[in-house]
Amino acid sequence: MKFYHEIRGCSLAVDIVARELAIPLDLQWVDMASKTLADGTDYHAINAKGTVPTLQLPDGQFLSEGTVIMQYLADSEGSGTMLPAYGTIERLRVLEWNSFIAADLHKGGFMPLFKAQTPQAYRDIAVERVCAMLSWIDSQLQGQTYLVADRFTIADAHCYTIAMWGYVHGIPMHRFPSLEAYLERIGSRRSVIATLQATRDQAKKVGRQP
Ligand SMILES: N[C@@H](CCC(=O)N[C@@H](CS)C(=O)NCC(=O)O)C(=O)O
Repeated sequence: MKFYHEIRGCSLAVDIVARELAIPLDLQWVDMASKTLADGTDYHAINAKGTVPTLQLPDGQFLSEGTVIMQYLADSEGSGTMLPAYGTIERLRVLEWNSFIAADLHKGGFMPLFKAQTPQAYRDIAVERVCAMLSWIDSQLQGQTYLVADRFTIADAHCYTIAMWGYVHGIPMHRFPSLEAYLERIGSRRSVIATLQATRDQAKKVGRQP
């Protein structure tokens, strides 16, 4: 399946999930500055919103929204390891985390920090909001190896991807020791090492910072 990905993007979470589940993806890197693919095709023809990630399904349709793509991959693999079965409270907890990470931590928290036009006064507000959310995540991780059900789920792949942006934006991550230990633990997984290597390889190919 073709998977539309970006260097340093939230699409990293989907790549981690696919590697964990041994589902092969054909990585199609999108240049987000020009919204084009390697062959010059306009990415809007794939996803009119112009956002990554997007997955091309076996019937040719395109599926966007990272949390839904992760859910699709985990359910289609079928073992229930990365997303517990329908009807369980653990499944709801995983989806609850994913919604919070996508809507609040990513969009409501980090997104303004990626925009050069964001005024400093709003940057300060965004940093404060991000710190409050990371502090809450830190409290949830005390004594926990993973976010839910004591095993690595799609919510962990997602949380790792977005929380790591804290290091990019100078957030004082040392204030969240349980979260930092968790990020180190997740970062040592084979799937995560492999996806980060793929990102570095692509960054080198196009002369960008990974
Ligand atoms: N709601 C989408 C948002 C995805 C999103 O914002 N992705 C970023 C990259 S991390 C993006 O494509 N930004 C480019 C843009 O908004 O123009 C999802 O969760 O998949």
